[in-house]
Amino acid sequence: MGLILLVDMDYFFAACEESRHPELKSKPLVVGTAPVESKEHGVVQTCNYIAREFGIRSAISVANALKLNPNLVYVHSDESFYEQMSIKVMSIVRSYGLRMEALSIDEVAIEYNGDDYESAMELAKSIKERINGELKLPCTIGISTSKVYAKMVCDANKPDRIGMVKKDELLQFMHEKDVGTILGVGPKTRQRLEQIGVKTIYDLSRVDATTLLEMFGKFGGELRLIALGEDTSGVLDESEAISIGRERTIGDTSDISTIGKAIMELTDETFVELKKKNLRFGAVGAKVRYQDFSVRTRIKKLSKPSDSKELAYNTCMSLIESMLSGRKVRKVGIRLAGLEHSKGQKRL
Ligand code: TTP
Ligand code: MG
Ligand code: MG
Repeated sequence: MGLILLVDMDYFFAACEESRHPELKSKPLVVGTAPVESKEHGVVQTCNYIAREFGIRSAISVANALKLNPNLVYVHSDESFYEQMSIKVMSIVRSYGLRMEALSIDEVAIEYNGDDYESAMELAKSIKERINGELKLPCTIGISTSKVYAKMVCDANKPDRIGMVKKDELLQFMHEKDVGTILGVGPKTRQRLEQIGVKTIYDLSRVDATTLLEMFGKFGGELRLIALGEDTSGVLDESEAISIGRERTIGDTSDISTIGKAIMELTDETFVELKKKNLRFGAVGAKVRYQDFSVRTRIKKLSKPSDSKELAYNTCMSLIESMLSGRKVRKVGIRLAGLEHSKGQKRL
């Protein structure tokens, strides 16, 4: 058994502003999408915990936030600064040399080999101290037996703490939690579960396997394991996948022809590299970043290695379509993996 540590930064964009303007720390602070002059027309990206005491939340309009607290301090979002801070967080984590996966701009899962809870806790303390000390940024870390559980533990301990739930404590920890707290369960899945009377994770654990498989396919099986405390989801290590990938920011859109055009160009670019290195690919990956900065990736293994650009494009597009479900995306990407030389079978 391995353990997973999940680090999620607290009120990330607003905390980045506090780290460079410490005088903002004692005030209700909102980071929003519109310039200061027309702030009412924008949306709250995030706010510090003082602002949350007034009921202000991510994704509400700034106009509404101002109604909740007319004295809030407003800062226009500076995404390139937050991305730089994110890179610094990731490099601190990377310096420990463990397998890791960045899940979004402010979240990273780390695999800790072994089942020694105390050492995992020491590791978490060390990571948290370095992030707090070197970057002046608060974060919360969840520790448990899988990525899904570590995320739940992290959420339950916000802000600025380290939480740990051991294997034999999982069922009790999850019992009354809403199924919506499971990583990967969005509003649609939650609604479909509610239709069969499932609200809590305990309810979910009582549904028979066949029903879940019929409703959600493979994901249904995963949901069942999660509810039973048996999930083992680990990290998809970034360094392991020797692959060629390109991604691009396309503005917020769910328009399939805009996305298709971007993916076509990105596929062209990956193929220049693929051909130059004389490689074929055995898998195609797709990545989307939604408006809220969360990231999803999916990968499809091919039945045999290929060098067809059309196949790469079509596979990527169908993966992207399966991840859209009506949501707008800000960034899309393609990745060719499972690379091998066109002549000979040597795997990279
Ligand atoms: P989150 O980690 O979801 O939230 P947070 O870090 O602001 O607060 P918490 O302490 O609860 O973790 O999102 C990370 C950043 O992504 C957030 O700081 C701003 C951005 N974001 C948006 O722009 N829009 C959104 O709707 C959400 C949820 C986040
Ligand atoms: Mg966060
Ligand atoms: Mg996050």
